[in-house]
Amino acid sequence: MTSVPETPAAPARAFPDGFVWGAATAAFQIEGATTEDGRGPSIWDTLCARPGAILDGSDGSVACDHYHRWESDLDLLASLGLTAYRFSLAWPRVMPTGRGAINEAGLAFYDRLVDGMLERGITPYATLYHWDLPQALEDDGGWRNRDTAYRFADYAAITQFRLGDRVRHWATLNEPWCSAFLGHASGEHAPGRTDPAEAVVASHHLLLGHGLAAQALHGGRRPAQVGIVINLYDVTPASDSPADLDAARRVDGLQNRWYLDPVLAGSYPEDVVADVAAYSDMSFVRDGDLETISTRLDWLGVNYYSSFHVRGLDAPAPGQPGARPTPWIGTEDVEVVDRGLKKTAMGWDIVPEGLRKTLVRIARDYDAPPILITENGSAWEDEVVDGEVHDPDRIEYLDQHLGAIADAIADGADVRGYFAWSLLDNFEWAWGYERRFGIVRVDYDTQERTVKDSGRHYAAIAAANALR
Ligand code: IFM
Repeated sequence: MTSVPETPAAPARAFPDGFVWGAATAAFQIEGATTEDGRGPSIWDTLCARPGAILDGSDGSVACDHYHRWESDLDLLASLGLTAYRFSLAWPRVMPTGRGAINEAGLAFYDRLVDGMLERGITPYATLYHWDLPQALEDDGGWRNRDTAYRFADYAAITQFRLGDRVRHWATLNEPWCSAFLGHASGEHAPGRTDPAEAVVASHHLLLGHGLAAQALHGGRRPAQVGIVINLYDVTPASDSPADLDAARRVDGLQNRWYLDPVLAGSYPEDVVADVAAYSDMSFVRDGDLETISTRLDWLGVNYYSSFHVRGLDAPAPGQPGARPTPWIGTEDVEVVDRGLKKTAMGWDIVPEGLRKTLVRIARDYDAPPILITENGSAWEDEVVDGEVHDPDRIEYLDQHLGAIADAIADGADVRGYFAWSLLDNFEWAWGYERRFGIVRVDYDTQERTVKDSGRHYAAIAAANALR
């Protein structure tokens, strides 16, 4: 009998030594306890109370009850062998009205959380703003008000003063595009406003807040590694026609370059300034703002989920963005083309190659600091079968995107770490609890946690520092 040669195992794709393997969450999405121990209301508490704003009518009052279960959640993280945890602090827990008095009980929670990480050999990566603005600041104009940027820097300085002896890695903002454009143009996110002009102002003040906070963190008495987290997409034209090319330029401009250029190069892209001129003359940009916004960073956080393939239309198509408020202001004549690619439960195209291209583009077009992939992951309609969650789609997504990162590193991108989104199923903003991104399942009735197959798969990759 002739023996059949075994198919050689695919070679392991090793990541660089010291590559950081972690998982990410955000305060409002997991903590719950929104009225406990002196926490003030946030704009997301307010939006959740607005009828119709959240798909399942839910809110963040309990979420994953992490405020009370943080120790077992950290045990879970440690049991997966992950050595880095990206979490966010709720500004209204630390400063209930966003300014002035500090809420000691709120800070004490983060004190315990950070100590708990260090006891378990987990490095904290703290994000200062993951969308939960204190409602009191919103009542004074929120991010439309320049003063909020200064209040944010105060909050950053205070937080670092208290935790900076143990927390070295700080992110100022998470995905300022969402806060500005989903929050003020399409209205899907808090504060749920729909005025494109406001979105442009808010966007600038968010970036100013980032720059001021970065300066405050660098100026603190403890050394700080400071970054910002930006959500990026690869944007491709449906054809080489001038209309499609221009549609791609405009969407890429608002989505990507509107953030990368000021933060990394100290200027807004001129073509996008021209695009938004119908809404804003940018007269709120003051001398020195862009120097502040481009304050030196130690790392850049990239969140990547999907990509956009776009076509330019002669006129807004019925049912297309022009029929409802769009976050890409001024792109009512742009259609996102369905390429027939596999989609996640969010309806987002799966495009790992877009991540490789995005990372290589940063290396090519910008003088960028080292990159951390601060979020990447996928939602699926998970089922529990005999107490287990078999989630091959999430595993496939993970493998494909880690492969894209390995390719990007080979192509010269300086990527130093990866944080899976998310450690836990959680409150997915306007989708409520209807979408699950976790590598660990949360039963919202019992708060029981179950590591999914993807969690074990990810743990094995992290342990090997390699992808098979
Ligand atoms: O859940 C969000 C997270 O809060 C920010 N980035 C995208 C994730 C998935 O939508």
